[in-house]
Amino acid sequence: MIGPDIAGIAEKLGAAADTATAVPQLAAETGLDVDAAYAVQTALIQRRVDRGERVVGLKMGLTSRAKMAQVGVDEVIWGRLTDVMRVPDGGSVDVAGFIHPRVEPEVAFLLDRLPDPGEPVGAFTDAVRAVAPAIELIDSRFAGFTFSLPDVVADNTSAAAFVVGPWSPVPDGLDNLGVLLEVDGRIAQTGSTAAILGDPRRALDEGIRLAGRHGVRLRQGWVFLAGAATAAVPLRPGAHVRAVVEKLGTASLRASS
Ligand code: 0L1
Ligand code: MG
Repeated sequence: MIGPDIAGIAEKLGAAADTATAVPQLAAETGLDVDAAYAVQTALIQRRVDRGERVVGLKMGLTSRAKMAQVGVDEVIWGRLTDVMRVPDGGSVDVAGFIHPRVEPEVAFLLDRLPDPGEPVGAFTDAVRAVAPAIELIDSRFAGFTFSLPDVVADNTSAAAFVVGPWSPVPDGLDNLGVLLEVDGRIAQTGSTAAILGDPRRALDEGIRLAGRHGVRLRQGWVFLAGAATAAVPLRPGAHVRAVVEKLGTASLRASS
């Protein structure tokens, strides 16, 4: 039996991102299951690497009930981050470069010494050098921001851009820190880091386990986005966005038009 055209689907999704043009869902039509979808994601990232981008990290997606409910998918997923996706803290993104961008407040880890695949993470403070508040900009390449689980996995979990705020040493507890997402000085979302799998530290175990299943090993020096603490909000031209995480500080970005 002939399987889905992995390279062709990756090309279609890559072109959708490059041209900020939405495409219809494709998993059902092409027979794409979740394993094949991760193969598409790998090909999509290879396409970026081939044009000079560097993989600099990994992101977890749908780690909170709020996010799962927002998109109607109920499994934790992961995607890759490249250097071109990184926006300096306080920097600008041009919304015209995206289809229907949304922003969400996250917690980022700077990875240090990681266990071998299959080994437990052990001391979190050995595996993580520093922690920071972060903003993830997601932009599904699917029309209407609507997709199935294999669709969103193939689409690199909607990853589009990210901002990391100032790094600080790992605090004693990360499991119940207050989180705010502000847009133009107004509170748009409130939450707690407890929404991230009960404790964002758990996201790292999940990331190592789930990525390991597909032969991907996290690396020292990578950024790890543990997941959003709230639902995502649309990013409008001109908006100034701040993510504030208790004890960790603030990350911000501005949307130019
Ligand atoms: O980072 C995320 O939680 C996004 C995962 C993909 C679903 C979405 O686009 O909201
Ligand atoms: Mg996210």
